[in-house]
Amino acid sequence: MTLPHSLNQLLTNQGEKFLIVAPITNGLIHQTFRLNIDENCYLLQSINTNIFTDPLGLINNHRKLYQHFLSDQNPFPRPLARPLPFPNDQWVVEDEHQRSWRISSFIRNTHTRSAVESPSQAEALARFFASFTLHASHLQTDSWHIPIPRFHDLRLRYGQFKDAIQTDKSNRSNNCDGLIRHLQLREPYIAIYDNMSENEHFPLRMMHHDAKLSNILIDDRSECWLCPVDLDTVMPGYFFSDLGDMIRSICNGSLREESPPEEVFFQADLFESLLSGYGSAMGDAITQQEKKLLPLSGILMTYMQAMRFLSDYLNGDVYYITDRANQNLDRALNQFTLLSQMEEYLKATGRLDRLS
Ligand code: GN1
Ligand code: MG
Repeated sequence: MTLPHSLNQLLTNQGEKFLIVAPITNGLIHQTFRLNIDENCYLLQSINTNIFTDPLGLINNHRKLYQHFLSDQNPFPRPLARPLPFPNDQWVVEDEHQRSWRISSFIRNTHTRSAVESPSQAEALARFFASFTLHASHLQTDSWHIPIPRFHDLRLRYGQFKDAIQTDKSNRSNNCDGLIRHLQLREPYIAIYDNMSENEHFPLRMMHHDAKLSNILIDDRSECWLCPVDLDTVMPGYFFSDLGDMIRSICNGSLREESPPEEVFFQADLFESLLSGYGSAMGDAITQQEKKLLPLSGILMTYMQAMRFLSDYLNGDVYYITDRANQNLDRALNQFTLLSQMEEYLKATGRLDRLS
């Protein structure tokens, strides 16, 4: 892998340096690389500026988070990855193809995982992201850059889904009319979000907004969970986002987000552990009203994600990175299958009466 010429020059212009670049391929948004310059190791990222339109705002958020989690009260075993300036003292560098790059420290001897091994690990995961929110809630957020406005706004996502169906830019709606109908039938879920956004008992607080096990660095030797990564979407949000994403990602027994529906199975024991872990870790920091709705977090997030994938399919795969045809459709179908199984389980346990 070679870097764009201008970036390569910038990184090596202080004499002969030995540069190795290796892609890291697990995200759907940015392009990420591990960079070795002599014996030092960094994380280099080309920011997707179609989605994150203000790279510097993003990095300023990251710098504030880094500082905040250096304190004695840091709930994690180690500090966050440190954002770094390039050798020319710039935090963002634009290459000759107008792509924006940033760099941070690379935390060595770590790996990530995407599946938990037991209910007690699921509970630990819930506690991990709850402690992120509890600690981040002490941050000054007046000047916080909102990286993606209304990111987990279900009303907005539903509107975008309806637009995508109506426009049908790539003439694909015929391939998925059943799935479209199933998702439209679930419109009553939007009312839950609407009620929340107009109600003082549902305060905004700092959420990670991509809370999954694969966004935690794990120490190679001790297997200890060290710190969260992928901090781009940290911003104020509602209670359901992080628990919902954990449920969506952990309770899905299929290996990948695009695995076929027959491989999806909802893992109820993990669901219960996430729910009780999150509820107890957040303790009095969440309101009674929020507590009551905690069990619906997974439904809201999985529904949202199914619509986001299907909208992108209908729009011609313009948002998520894809490497084959129908990948977004398969992702949407996988999420919808998980959603229906979750609904069955919640109905059977008396926590979801009807579709609202
Ligand atoms: C995107 O690329 P990744 O995995 O960090 C997306 C999340 C979705 C996820 C689905 C900024 O995150 O919201 O849950 O894909 N991030 C953005 O796999 O849209
Ligand atoms: Mg992410």
